[in-house]
Amino acid sequence: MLKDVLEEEGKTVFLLGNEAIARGALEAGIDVFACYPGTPSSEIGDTLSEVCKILRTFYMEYSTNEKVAFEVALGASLAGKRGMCAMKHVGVNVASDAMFSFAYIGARGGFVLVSADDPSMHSSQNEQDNRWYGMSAKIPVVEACSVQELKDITSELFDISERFGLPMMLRTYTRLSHARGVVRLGRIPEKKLEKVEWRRNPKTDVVLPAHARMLKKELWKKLEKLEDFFCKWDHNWIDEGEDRRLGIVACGLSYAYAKDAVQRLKLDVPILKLSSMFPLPMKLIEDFVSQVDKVLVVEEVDPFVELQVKTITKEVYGKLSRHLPMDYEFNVAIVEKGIAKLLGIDTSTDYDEIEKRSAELSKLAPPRPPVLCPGCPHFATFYVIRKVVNEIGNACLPSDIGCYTLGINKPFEAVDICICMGASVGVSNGLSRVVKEPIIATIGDSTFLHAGIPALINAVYNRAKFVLVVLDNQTTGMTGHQPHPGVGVTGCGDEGEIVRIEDVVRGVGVKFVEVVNPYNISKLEEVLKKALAHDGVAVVIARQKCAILRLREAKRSGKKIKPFKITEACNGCMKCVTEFVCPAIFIKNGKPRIDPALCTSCGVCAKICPEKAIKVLS
Ligand SMILES: Cc1ncc(C[n+]2csc(CCOP(=O)(O)OP(=O)(O)O)c2C)c(N)n1
Repeated sequence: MLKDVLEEEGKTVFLLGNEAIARGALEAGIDVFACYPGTPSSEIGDTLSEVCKILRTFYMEYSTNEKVAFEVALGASLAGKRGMCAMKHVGVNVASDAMFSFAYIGARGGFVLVSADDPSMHSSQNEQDNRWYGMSAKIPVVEACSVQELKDITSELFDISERFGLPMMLRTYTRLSHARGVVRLGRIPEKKLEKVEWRRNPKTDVVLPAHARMLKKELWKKLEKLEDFFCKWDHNWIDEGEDRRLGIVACGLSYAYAKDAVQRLKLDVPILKLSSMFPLPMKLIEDFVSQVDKVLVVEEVDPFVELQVKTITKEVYGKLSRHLPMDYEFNVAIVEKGIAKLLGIDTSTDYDEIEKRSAELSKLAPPRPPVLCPGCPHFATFYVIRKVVNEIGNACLPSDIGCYTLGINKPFEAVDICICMGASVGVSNGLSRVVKEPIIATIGDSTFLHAGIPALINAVYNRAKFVLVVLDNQTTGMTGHQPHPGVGVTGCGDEGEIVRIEDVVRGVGVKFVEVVNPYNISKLEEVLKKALAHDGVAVVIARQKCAILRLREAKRSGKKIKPFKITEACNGCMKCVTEFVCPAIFIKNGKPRIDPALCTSCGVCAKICPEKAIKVLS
């Protein structure tokens, strides 16, 4: 809670991992924070957005994408101010071009990139391990083992960044970012966001090849010094143990699993807890390894540390030796089984039996696949797309990432392809060269602004032919309603200069541009058919506010939402159930009914009903 995030120094509060990161940044006195939302990172930005509205001691923004967010924080750092950016793991792919250069230049003011990884892919398209990015870009990577340490390390990283002149990456993950833990707070310094005089440093800040060649040498020197520092850093420590048959190297949160597993097995083996992932404190690891017979490396997602420890001794076990799984996140049982297997001992509990029982029990629970919300405007758009596609026979339907990816489900089946943010536009261009069927692509408003625009420019210039439907619900729905440039409010709560998607689309040369309210399904159908007949790229903007926001605003303004009702005129044709699948409609005694508590009064079902049997409750 925001109140806890802003509590006084010395207080102990119960914080979400991401709130702890936000608090750590406040204790470090950040000057500029920028992010693009994405689970599991979003609450860092959302917390700092709320704090910024109150404190005004720093600047905060929701950037249009992660590369922009990285560059905004980088700008602050080059001026000697403290900059931070946060993103989900795949966001780092987007930011990576700027990252690789920035490591060479180095940080002036403290710079922290938070990468929120998602082992087990709870809400992501892949399970990438961003420690590799750190190693490849030569940006130091650090992890924490608890919510308290997450806060402490976040704040400390700014000092380390300034001391060594390096940008730092904090790697968190779903289990830590979304866990709650007790945190003892430090001091938030009193400060103002004051402007400084710009001092030019072209020798370092302009990465011409001649400069870059020099900078690379400097970068290695900085990393060597940092490695020495990490060998003595108090967030890397050893829990001593008498039993030297095994030593465990536990990385970040995996330390918590390893500690519990060792206790349950009643073992007294030493554990090296590591927070610095790159550069690894090799001297510290060498000392530790030399004192034990075998080493088990416990880390999520890839065998990143394991591979490096293998350069010291052959007696290294973990993922590569299959003592621990290659995929998905860990837990105490997984780590305990790995240790037991390596030592040839029994586990404290029959975990296989527990897993079997839990699989049986979970079969009893009804499946709850994610669905679009009642009244979601995407329902209406997908209904129309499916209707038109059925009429024309077939079409190719590339889509993108957002709530609307749920258009993959029956009865719409309107999502054929989903790769990464913004890919729908480039993929449609490629497909349009080789596929016979018409192409109708869908993309969300936030996604369009994030990565759709360059691909659209490219498609227009190269005379591609496809229809792009922008599902403009006036928000970044999937990640918790963060504003974007089409919305008109900034992360600090100020009025923003609205960038209208139709202006952008016309500006890049699209000749067919129509804005339609998708609740008006007959109009949308007419426009979509016209767009399909257009010889070139046609853009249809289906604009209707996200139903959750519409309801919230209605509630605030005291406006009553009048739910629809299925009247006696219903002949039970079930069109509203089979072709529209709104979650507010259910079946009772063989007839469809509308749950008044769920109906948002969008009225689309009433328009679909052939008997005109659906009316507003008076
Ligand atoms: C590179 C990257 N950054 C962030 C995300 C997280 N994310 C998934 S969809 C999405 C945007 C959704 O907003 P929008 O396109 O407006 O569609 P909506 O959910 O509102 O329908 C975001 C930020 C991601 N998957 N990939």
